[in-house]
Amino acid sequence: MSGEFDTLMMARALQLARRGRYSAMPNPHVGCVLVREGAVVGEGFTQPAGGDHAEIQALRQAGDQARGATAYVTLEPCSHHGKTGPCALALIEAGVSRVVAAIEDPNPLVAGNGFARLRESGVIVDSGLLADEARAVIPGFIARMTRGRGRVRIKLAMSLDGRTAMASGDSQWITGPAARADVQRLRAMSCAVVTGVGTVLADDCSLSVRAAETGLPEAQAQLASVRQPLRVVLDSNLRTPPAAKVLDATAPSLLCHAIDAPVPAAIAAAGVELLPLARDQKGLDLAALLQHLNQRQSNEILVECGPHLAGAFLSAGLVDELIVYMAPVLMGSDAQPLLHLPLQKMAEKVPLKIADMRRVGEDWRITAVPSLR
Ligand code: AOF
Ligand code: ZN
Repeated sequence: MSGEFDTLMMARALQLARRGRYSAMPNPHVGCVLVREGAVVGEGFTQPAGGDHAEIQALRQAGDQARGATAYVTLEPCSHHGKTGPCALALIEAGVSRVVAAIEDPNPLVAGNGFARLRESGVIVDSGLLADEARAVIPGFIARMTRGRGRVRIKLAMSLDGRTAMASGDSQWITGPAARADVQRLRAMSCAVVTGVGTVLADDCSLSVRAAETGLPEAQAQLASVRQPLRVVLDSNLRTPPAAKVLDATAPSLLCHAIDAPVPAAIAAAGVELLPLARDQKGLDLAALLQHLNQRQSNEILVECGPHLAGAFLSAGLVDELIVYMAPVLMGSDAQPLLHLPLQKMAEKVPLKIADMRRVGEDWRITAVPSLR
């Protein structure tokens, strides 16, 4: 069904798709290549939300050359009228004769309807080419569509001896500038960045994306910083100072507190968005928070927090990926451990799979996924 040329073109479409990873959300970032008689006549990727889908950009570039062309797309062309018109229809009207898609769109509004519509109009449709690679490009969107919860990634930084802060709480900086730029990019690709009030009080972190610190090419850095992630603070008793950087005007903020906690007048006056949540044994109801973030169409959720909140997310089984930066330093036995996860027996240990490990500057980045899910 698909030859080497098809694979090459789909690989190019995937490359284009990744260009939208800092700006397309809540849409999935999709790539499209139009090929006629062996030559590329149009290329496109998903524009910031509300803007053109990948296919429309590619069609515009191709103009009349789209007639009789093959479209390589990393996701099934849409069939619905959303913020934009259906891409399946645009492809048909432009006279595209074959569509090669990597995966079906898990959005129930589409889910095979795009393929059906194309086939009804006589377009040849092949799907499944580089499907695993295509799924790996948009895991957050797929998670949100298929299980009603975005993808949760916890980021932690530790010393070689597994410590995250000195006993005093001092934790700046364990890792070097390259790892910190890497974290900026993680923020930039996330719809929400979650932290705890402990981290806010200790570090007065801003949790925003600073274009200049992402290390991205200028155009992408600009797009990423224009679209700031929602900053979420878990703060049961509303101890966040109204002047905290995490509540400043550079990005939207959401302060989550216990239902029964009184809202301080200064916080109410500051006009901060509040989300009351139920309390549970470990703090606030994290599953309810993720439900709320799902309603806000959050594909990727980054948790940047201290050992207690990280442990609470893990104990609740709500973590899809751990990113641990390991710095070549020793912080000693009085320093705080990576995670607060009180386990007693070896039988309780949490099994992980190391998905990736690479050097970032002088530090190492370990990507691990819980293996029992
Ligand atoms: C495509 N090509 O490049 C993308 C698609 O509200 P709208 O009109 O922007 O539609 C959003 C939905 O379209 C999104 O949830 C997903 O199902 C699909 N995304 N489809 O044909 C694209 N980004
Ligand atoms: Zn579309």
